[in-house]
Amino acid sequence: MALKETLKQKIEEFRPRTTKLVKEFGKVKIDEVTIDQCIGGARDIRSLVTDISYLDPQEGIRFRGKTIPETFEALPKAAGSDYPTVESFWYFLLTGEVPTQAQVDEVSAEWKKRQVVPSYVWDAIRALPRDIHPMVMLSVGILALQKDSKFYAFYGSGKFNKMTAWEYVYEDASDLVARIPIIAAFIYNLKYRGDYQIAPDSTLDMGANFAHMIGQSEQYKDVARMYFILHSDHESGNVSAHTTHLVHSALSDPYYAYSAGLNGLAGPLHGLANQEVLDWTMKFQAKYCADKEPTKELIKEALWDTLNSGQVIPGYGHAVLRKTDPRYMSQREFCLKTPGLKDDALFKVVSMIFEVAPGVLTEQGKAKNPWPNVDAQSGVIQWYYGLREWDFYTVLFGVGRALGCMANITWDRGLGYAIERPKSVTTAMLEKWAAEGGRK
Ligand code: HAX
Repeated sequence: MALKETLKQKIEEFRPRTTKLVKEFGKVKIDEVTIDQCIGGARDIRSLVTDISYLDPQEGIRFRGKTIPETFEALPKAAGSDYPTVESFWYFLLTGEVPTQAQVDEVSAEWKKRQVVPSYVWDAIRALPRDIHPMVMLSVGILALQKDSKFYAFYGSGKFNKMTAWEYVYEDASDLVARIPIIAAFIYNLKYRGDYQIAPDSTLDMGANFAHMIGQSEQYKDVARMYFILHSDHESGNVSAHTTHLVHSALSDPYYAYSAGLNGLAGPLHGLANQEVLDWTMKFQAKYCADKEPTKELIKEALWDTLNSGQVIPGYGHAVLRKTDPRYMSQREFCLKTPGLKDDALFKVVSMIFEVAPGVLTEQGKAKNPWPNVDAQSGVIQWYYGLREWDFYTVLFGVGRALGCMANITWDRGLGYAIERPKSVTTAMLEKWAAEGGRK
């Protein structure tokens, strides 16, 4: 069955579960909220629902119930590769089912039809200063696509229907995930390769085509596939996923929603951390290792200097995770099994930081999680393959994250989730409830 038909069946089968929960068990308590959670970024408050991925603090992410190794193992692989295609992963994220090769081929064929980007998007990006951050270019590019929104047109058609609205979100979501790697490649070529653009190759899967379009090597095709899958989804509370969900909850279409999500991803405490890690490592080498080899002692000194100057150690810590991020480990394993990369000087420094930073953060005693997250490892791979413009790394993250955000809002609409509107209180109210030992 084609993806949209399978999805239709899944959503219709699922709806009664959500309806029953609200109708029969709506007042069942699942959490309580404390003052530090109110002031401290709503940490740990269980108030979002998604079935697409779940983040266990100890185990890390599961996509549709599968760990990262299980996901890579289960999905159909790209021709001649050990890695699955992004297309197969998209099918899996949306439906929870491992697709057959024929189903993957259908998604690939559909994406090829959808990937044509209107010329005004190129004009909008070209109108920006060339030295602007590439995340601005990506966000503007996605927002410019809004003119094409099928969901927006459906809403304004006078025939809007809550039961079928998801189908229009699905159309936009599919267009967006098919087009975002094309836009990212355009930005890369515009910014760093003197506007030397390469046309898409319709024989290639998404990851391979992205590698082709940015003039990368054969080996980079697997890097792109792995990278986009690993960065796709991390349940719903992170800034990019939550922003996308929040904006779409006002029935803003997927382009408005994901452009906003990308703006959140561009924050240094979130997706920009991958660029910060490279920046930190390069500055470390320039300052501490100008005339000597990096050592653990030098790294320790540099980490303390960073902490003492009031900055965070990029790539370390996490709001939910309490162990090394399996996305970090997956990329580390890629490095270790790739000849050349495992002996790469930068990889060795990043590995040394991995040995030293958790101890330093533990000794400092502030971070609840001293272990590395996804961003601590991703830049070194890109760097090795010659993608050295590290301000572009968050754009790569944004291409991958589109998969999770788009799958999630398709289901949000399918299940008719409400406009998001938490309640705020004043500081005086908090002080009163604090004095009274709780809100009566
Ligand atoms: N370096 C220094 N201090 C850190 C730290 C780090 N890597 N991680 C946490 N802390 C500090 C916090 O700044 C906070 O300090 P204050 O009490 O002075 O405010 C304290 O430890 C407690 O923070 P926490 O509860 O452990 O962590 P949060 O949930 O508040 O924040 C962050 C989680 C990821 C934002 C945080 O660990 C951080 O800033 N890490 C570095 C940036 C980074 O790598 N971000 C990417 C995270 C993964 C991701 O989203 N990728 O996109």
